[in-house]
Amino acid sequence: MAYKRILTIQDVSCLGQCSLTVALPILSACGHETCIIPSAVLSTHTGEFKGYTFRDLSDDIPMIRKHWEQEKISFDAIYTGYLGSAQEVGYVLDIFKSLLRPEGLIVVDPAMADNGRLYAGFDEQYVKAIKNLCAEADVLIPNITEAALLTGREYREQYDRAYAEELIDGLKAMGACDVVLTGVGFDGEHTGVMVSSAKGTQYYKHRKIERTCHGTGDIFASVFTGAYLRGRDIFEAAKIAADFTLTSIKNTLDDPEHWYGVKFETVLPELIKSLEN
Ligand code: PXL
Repeated sequence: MAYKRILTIQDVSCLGQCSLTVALPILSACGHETCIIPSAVLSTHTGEFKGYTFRDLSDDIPMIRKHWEQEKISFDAIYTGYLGSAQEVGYVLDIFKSLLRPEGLIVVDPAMADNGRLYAGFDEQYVKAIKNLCAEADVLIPNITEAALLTGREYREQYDRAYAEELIDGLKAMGACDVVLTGVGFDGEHTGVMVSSAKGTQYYKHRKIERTCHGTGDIFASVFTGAYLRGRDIFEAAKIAADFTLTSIKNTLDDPEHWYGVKFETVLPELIKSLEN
């Protein structure tokens, strides 16, 4: 197996089982050298916690880039998630230009919203900035809310396949090559992913578990990126990611007190096994 070096840029939520505390162990478990740039440091994620700390690390990013340029470091892939500020987007675009290998892969998770609402602290200006990042993506991984915000379409809780395809078309018109749209369900009982690539549009679904789960978008995007970099086909990588996300949620159902994230750690061996086949 080729040993790949990936850079992931997202926040450190010190507690909360999301962003870097999810991406780092998952990408490592997938067998990749995983380098990080923390976009911000928060005491917790911003979903339902109150009074969290937030330290923006935007200013460090150009300095880290310059040092790595001097050291002639480059990456097989760069995967971005939650960024701290609109200003940071420009710094990340500079990193795409100077640190990605010529055949390198850009995966963008525009982590900024869910269930019809922007996360706390984000505004229209942030959405506008993130669009510039999405235009550079080889693979863009939004949920329905993010796709609606990015394309300027109305957010809907109930929709049909035509609506999901309209969102995907809008994202591609913005410049994204392939799109993996998450949280797509047409009947209230199922949820899944719609993948649009050169191979056409494919849909994978499974039963929906009625439980609010933080961090599952980050688990999905990390597993997807890890599996895709292992050479899996885009749809196969999305299936592996959806299955692992579901397994992690199921693994948390026995513990109603564990409300802020999902217990993915104890099922990591299953992920490693699914990548061996
Ligand atoms: O899981 C996405 C995410 C990442 N980072 C921070 C968040 C959230 C979602 O709320 O608040 C800080």
